[in-house]
Amino acid sequence: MIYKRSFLVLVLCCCSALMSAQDGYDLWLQYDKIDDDKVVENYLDHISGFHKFGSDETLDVATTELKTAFEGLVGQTLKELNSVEENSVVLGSEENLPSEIRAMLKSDLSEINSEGYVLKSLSLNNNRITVVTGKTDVGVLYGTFRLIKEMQLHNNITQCDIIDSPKIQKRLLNHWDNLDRTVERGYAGFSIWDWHHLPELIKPEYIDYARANASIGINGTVLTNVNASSLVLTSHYIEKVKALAEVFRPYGLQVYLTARFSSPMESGDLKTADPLDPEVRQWWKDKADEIYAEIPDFGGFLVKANSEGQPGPNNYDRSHVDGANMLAEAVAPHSGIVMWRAFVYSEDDPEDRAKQAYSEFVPFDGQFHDNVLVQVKNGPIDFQPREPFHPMFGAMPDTPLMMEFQITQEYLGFSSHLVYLPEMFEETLDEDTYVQGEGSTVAKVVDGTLSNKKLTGIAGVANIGTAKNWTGHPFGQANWYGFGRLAWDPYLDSEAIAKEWLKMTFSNEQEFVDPVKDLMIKSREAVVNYMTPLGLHHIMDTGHHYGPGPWVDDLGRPEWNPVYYHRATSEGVGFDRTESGSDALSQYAEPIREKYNSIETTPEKYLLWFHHVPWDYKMENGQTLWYNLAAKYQEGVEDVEEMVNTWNDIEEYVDDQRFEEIQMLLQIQLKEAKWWRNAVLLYFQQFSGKELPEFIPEPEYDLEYYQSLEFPYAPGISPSWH
Ligand code: GCV
Repeated sequence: MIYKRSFLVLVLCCCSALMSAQDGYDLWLQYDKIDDDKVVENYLDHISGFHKFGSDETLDVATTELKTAFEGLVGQTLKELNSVEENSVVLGSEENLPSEIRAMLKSDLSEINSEGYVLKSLSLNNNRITVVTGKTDVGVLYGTFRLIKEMQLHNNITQCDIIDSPKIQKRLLNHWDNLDRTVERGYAGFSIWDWHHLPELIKPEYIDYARANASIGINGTVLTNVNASSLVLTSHYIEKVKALAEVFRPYGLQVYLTARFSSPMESGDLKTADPLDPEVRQWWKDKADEIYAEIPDFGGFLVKANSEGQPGPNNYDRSHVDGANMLAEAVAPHSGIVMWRAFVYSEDDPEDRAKQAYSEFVPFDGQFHDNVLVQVKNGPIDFQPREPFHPMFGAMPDTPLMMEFQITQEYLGFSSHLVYLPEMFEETLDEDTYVQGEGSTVAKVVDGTLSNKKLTGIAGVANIGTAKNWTGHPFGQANWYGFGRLAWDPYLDSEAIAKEWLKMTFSNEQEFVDPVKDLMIKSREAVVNYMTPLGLHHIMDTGHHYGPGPWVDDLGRPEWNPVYYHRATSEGVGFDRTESGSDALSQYAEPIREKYNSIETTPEKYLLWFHHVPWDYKMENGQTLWYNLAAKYQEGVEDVEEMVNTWNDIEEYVDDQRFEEIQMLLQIQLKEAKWWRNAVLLYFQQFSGKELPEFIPEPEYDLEYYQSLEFPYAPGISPSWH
């Protein structure tokens, strides 16, 4: 008897250990049983089974997901019904629905686009039903995920009346994954693409990756690094890409590849890659035909050309237009697209790096073929914790511009720091370019409404790897999720996105959601404060970009050195981009130009981005720049202290595994926020010649110590095994 009881205790302990262990693999698609009986009752009262119209594999994926979710969330099997009955969920695309249902939804269906959905409660022959439909089966899949989300959020589904469509056409992840499975700027392990075992071995991760993307409406994935290898264009690899494309197809996820411009010479045997050479043009056409013969819905190519050492048309005195249009012609017969990156700056060009992409691309406005998108990073430098929007947005009305955000945290503390990026994405999307008067927001450029563009796109550089939880930091998942949501609708509110992600990923309890949502929203300003406040930028240590390195001044190219960006002297600090300096401001429209041209009217968050400011300059609060700079760094540390406290207070709502992991990661973040504060202030103190204000605690180490720190094995850079 005693033996039996202790055995039972042991079993229960094991079960509860299992229940409280959550490795985060399920992302926001957690279908744990809802513990609120009333909510469960509501769902059981309104859903007794499903009936589908159509036989597409996408529809199968939708119904399988619905069954899995329903069984998990309410704890009962969802039956497939032979006909439409009371309380059935009816799934099918418009053309497959019975005419009576179609007639009832006519006006709703007229409002959606080809990927949109209608989720509606109806009465059919006195039966209450919930219809999930769209113009296509992919629309039905998106609608199914919406119905599941309604349940995950514990919303009432008695009177569903939801109509939604994506506002941007091409919603892509960009993987900077190499064929050897290293990931450039990847902080979540190795690449999830197991090229060596493809095409035969299809890992469950591939399916779950596609499910996760479909659940947020991401419809394309560029599998390979923009610093590309031409090997991926060989038939050996095309076979592997095809295997992935087949897994992703039912989920509405198209595959794309990066095209190395010199491929005709490297994977072909041509002597040149000149885009005007007939043989080169033919080589790309043949290559496109070969790919499309295997993958009929292949999306197209993403190209980094003549940037950071990558080959491109400039090598042959040809322009970006020549290069992009040649590839565009190759994929056009197959309805493919080319995403040509505008991230260019030259070591030979003494012009301010922030100006170079605009100078090089804007004169080409209107010259790219219709199936070319120019892909522009959110800001004019490189994915900093804060940048003003890229001046190219709005400046090329006759060219579709695609937004490129970075989800992986190259300059924002890797996967060690909790930083909620949708807040930052939203800031950029909401910025007013004024190019067609007030209200000409970046979002309107990207969704094409400002200049009536047919082809639109948005890309996020993925933060995904082989880490069990996909993203390294558990909150990195929110950045993947939030990117997808904003790609679907760039006008969404990042706070609302944070709330839904928290509820789906952790808990619906308001006592949990409210404080942690606040923590997420504040986390972005926190990282700006402790890394690069008041418009400072690119002062991270070079190469790996981890930790502070404002002192670095010895790299081959001037614009690779942080000193290039902060320009600290005994007079002051900051980059003068006004008329008296590099005049990068002239690339923006009025009234931005005039407003930012003066220190007094420049928003403080961009102060040192646009101005070289004296240390003694009196800012809005009456204190000097030096004082305010120190105050911002201190504020950043205190912000993280608050994040630590908030997290400690919500322990009861989170499983042990994720709670403890996040708790430990926040301690790293706090330690590193202090590191940033101490190192940067000690460094700038040499120029300001001023005492640290009394609210700054005595730095733990001297400047020499901070300067001596090295991280040769930091993740995300080429490994140096030797
Ligand atoms: C893929 C930055 C990164 C590089 C990246 C480059 C780009 O410079 O540090 O790793 O290369 O941006 O976006 O092409």
